[in-house]
Amino acid sequence: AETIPHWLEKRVELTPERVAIHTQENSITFRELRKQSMCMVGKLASLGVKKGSHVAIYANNSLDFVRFVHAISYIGAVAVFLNTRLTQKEIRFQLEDAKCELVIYEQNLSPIIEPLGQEMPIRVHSFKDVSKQLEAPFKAQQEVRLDDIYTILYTSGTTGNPKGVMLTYGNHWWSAVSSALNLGLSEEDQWLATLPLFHVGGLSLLFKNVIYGMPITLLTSFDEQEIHKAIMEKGVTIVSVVSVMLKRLLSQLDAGETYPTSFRCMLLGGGPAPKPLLEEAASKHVPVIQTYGMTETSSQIVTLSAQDALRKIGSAGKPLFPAQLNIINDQQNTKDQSIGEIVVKGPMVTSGYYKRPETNEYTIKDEWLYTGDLGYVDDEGFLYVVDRRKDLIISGGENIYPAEIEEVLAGLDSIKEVGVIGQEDDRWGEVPVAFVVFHEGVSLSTEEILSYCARSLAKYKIPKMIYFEDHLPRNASNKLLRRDLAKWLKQRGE
Ligand code: S0N
Ligand code: AMP
Ligand code: MG
Ligand code: MG
Ligand code: MG
Repeated sequence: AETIPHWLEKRVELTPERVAIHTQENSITFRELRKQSMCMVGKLASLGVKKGSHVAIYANNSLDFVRFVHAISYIGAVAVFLNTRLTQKEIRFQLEDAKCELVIYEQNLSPIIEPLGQEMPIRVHSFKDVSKQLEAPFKAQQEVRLDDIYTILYTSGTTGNPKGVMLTYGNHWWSAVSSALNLGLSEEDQWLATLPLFHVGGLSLLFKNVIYGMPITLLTSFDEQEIHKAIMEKGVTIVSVVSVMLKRLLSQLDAGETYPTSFRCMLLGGGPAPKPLLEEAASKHVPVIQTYGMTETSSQIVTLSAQDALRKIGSAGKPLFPAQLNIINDQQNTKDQSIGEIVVKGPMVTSGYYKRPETNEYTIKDEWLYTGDLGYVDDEGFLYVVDRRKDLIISGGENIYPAEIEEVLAGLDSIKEVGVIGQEDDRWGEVPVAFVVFHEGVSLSTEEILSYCARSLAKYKIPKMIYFEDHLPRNASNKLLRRDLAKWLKQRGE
């Protein structure tokens, strides 16, 4: 297998004194980042982490998170990323599914994770515990093999449980390189990382950081005022955002105020970009570059270029240099602007889901990934995404599959039938709502249903509204017709 020098080693060889990361408190150079990551290597090694170990991280954005990501690569272990908005139940599933030996967590999150350390055959250590360890001697990897699995990130499926997307060093390497071939790279670039690092859009910035030798500004959470200030005063040139973030950032611009000319773009991804939002950005002279990508493609795979951003407003652009795109319609390749399933291929695409051979067989064929998203390509080769993966709801950049919520609600004895769909929402773009039918003679209040949901579902997945019905729309083979539920919502005027 092909190997390349470990990218943080290489970066320190090239530009050791350049600033790697600005945080709210201080700034560190690449040399310091390497030193601190190596220190974490010794401490993780003393906790028994070795090549091939599956180690989960449960934390919000922080320098510790970054050091962990690099330490894992020096050890040759596999990092598993947990969304900090999930419930204990959801986390337990992912830890078991990914066969994690160890969880490293942020102190504030101990109430959720500590009990799991008691109940499961898994060790849990806070960053503070880790820092107290003596460093064990460990021979850090000086090279990475492009085919080795480096990270596992969970993504929900249309049915059943979330699946772990395996990504290799090669996937992340090509993702970073492909992005630069599209967006270009300037000596002045400084990318702001406010997306959570536990999703691929945020995580990918850590590799761009080291591979490009470009400083990043790392924020612990999303704060539109602080980001506005960083753009206006601190030389940030690129920010990756989801639509909700863009909307909140645009609201920070006073009438007539514009970003400095050095600001290059908002890279907008993670879900559909509403046309009115894109137009508002254009009217405020905020450069937005739309991108299409997903966990399975290590972030961007199709991106609009800066020069086409206004002319092709609404398009997700063209496949990045090493990537290919096809639209499959009735088993045929179409290039005639008709809508079909988006399929993509390229060195940033996952080799598969962890322990899911059957799913892998039908989602990846001849190296082409069947995304389940629908779109078309115009006569100039620009992609337009027109519909989501089957029934996927995206709330503020977080994915929600109706089946997951329906399964939880069906667990209530009083509930006979349930259907969940997305409802448009001013704040989050879309939120889940549920339609329920009770068994004869029994019922529950909305509050009872919601407090039951809270035990199993992350907050953003809890239905924002429960509609009580006496039947649900089904087809001849008794399959729930979610499309008809959407019509019911329209009729209600919601
Ligand atoms: C939008 C965010 C920042 C909102 O979080 P905020 O405002 O910090 O909320 P909190 O203070 O934590 O909580 C306040 C209340 O709001 C609820 N809440 C929070 N988030 C949501 C949500 N998403 N939906 C619904 N409710 C939410 C809390 O529960 C709390 O409620 P109460 O008050 O009742 O307790 C935050 O949600 C966020 O960070 N979203 C983005 C997540 C993300 O990263 N999505 C992208 C995932 N996809 C990918 O990574 C692949 C695509 C990709 O790579 C990419 C994506 C974007 C840009 C570029 C790329 C690329 O290709 O490079
Ligand atoms: P995730 O698995 O969390 O990375 O979510 C990726 C999904 O977000 C994709 O499969 C699409 O359904 C959706 N998505 C990402 N980018 C876009 C885009 N530019 N337009 C519309 N939907 C998008
Ligand atoms: Mg997904
Ligand atoms: Mg907040
Ligand atoms: Mg998502």
